[in-house]
Amino acid sequence: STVSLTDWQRAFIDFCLHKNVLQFGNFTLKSGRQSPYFFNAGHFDDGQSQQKIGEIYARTLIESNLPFNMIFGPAYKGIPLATSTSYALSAAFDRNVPFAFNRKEVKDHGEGGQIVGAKLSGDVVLVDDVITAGTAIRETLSLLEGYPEAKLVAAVVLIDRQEKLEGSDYSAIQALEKEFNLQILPAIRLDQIIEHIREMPEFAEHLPQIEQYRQKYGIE
Ligand code: OMP
Repeated sequence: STVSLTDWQRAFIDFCLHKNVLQFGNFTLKSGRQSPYFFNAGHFDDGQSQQKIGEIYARTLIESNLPFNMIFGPAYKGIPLATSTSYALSAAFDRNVPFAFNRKEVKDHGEGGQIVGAKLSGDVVLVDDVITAGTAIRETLSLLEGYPEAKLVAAVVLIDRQEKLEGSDYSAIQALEKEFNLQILPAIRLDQIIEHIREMPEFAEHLPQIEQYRQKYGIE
């Protein structure tokens, strides 16, 4: 097989299985598709998980070699991700990177404004768990219109499901990259998950459904 994955990607998939973030069964997606697997990042709900995923985001970003100046976490789910990512960039990679996040409600007293944290400027990287339709990316782009010194250059996500959009040959990730001229950097992809669990007998029963699903909805 031509699918390759690093040791840290294998360890991350194992951790996702251990935390029940990666589950097999029958799930209805936002798109209405019936999926034989689901990635629920909400189960990264303790200190060890935050430490690990912070390092995963940081590593994915560093290994991309993409220049960046700051981290942005879209409310609400992106807020702890921005914190754990910038913490890991410092702790594990000796990179001190500023971060910011937005409020969903505009505050009209105190310091006011919609952004908390560092000033939005330079090459900004968004952190998110799963991208399906790209809602967080669109919202962040319109928010950044108020900050002309800032440019969204990438989004780091934990998983690329590698699915075609309905009526298209491309995935949501490919469409977003093209439409907004930015890079989407996934920590792991479906083909890598498959490659990894192929070697684990306890998951053999799920492989046929996953392969079938990939035949039906997967990108080439
Ligand atoms: P967007 O915010 O539209 O990009 O979609 C993210 C959503 O995808 C999440 O809020 C989940 O409801 C959903 N999701 C997952 O979290 N994990 C999956 O494996 C698949 C989905 C999905 O529904 O496609």
